[in-house]
Amino acid sequence: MTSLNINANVLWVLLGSTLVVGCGDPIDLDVHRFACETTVDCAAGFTCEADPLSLGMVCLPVGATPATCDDGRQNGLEAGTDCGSICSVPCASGTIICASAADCESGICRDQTCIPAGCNDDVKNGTESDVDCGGSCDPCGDGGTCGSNADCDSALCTGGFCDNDSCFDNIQNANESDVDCGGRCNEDCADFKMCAKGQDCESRVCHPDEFVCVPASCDDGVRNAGETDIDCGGPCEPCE
Ligand SMILES: [Ca+2]
Ligand SMILES: [Ca+2]
Ligand SMILES: [Ca+2]
Ligand SMILES: [Ca+2]
Repeated sequence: MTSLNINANVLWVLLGSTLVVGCGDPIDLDVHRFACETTVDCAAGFTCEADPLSLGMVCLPVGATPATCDDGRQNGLEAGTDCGSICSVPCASGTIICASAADCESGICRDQTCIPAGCNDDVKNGTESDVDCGGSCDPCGDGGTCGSNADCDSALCTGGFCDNDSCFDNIQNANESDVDCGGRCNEDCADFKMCAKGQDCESRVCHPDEFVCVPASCDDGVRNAGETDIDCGGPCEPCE
């Protein structure tokens, strides 16, 4: 008996001239075929032919068509119907039996089954623009690859990468409340610049109706402009 290990997941065993799957139930007559050198090796009604999706010469039922990647059947060494292995199309999630990551659309073959793409699987798959980010996952950080602005937490995809200079480009973009300030930028917006919330402003005060940064004062209820406590100390009256 000669054993022939095709890959890490599927053991095929050569018994005389009979090629069988080493473990598990037979899958399909087309999937585990009989290896042969000549038709003499095959049972009655079978002929020895080269099958492009199997291990070379196999016994095929007389008149049968050799396995192909477009015959609508799982045959040859395909991981699923017309996919995986030497077929150029990878298999959808749930497909058995995959032998390697390349057999699966998601790039993940576990327990011989293609499993769906996830946002925490350390593989760039599904709609992700980079590993586990972008697309349907959380947006990518600066430097991540992207296909659109929506793939980036900076909301700026430039040249295929999430922009890491958007806070210095003289354009109001990403989630900046005004040009290069507020939002994700470290730079707070100066007085009278646009804001969405107090944290966008140097003064920490954003006008609730006009959405502009309001200059700090000694009666705005916010500790700002050098005050040592809220509205006292520094330029204001001494704190009590
Ligand atoms: Ca096929
Ligand atoms: Ca992923
Ligand atoms: Ca900017
Ligand atoms: Ca104040």
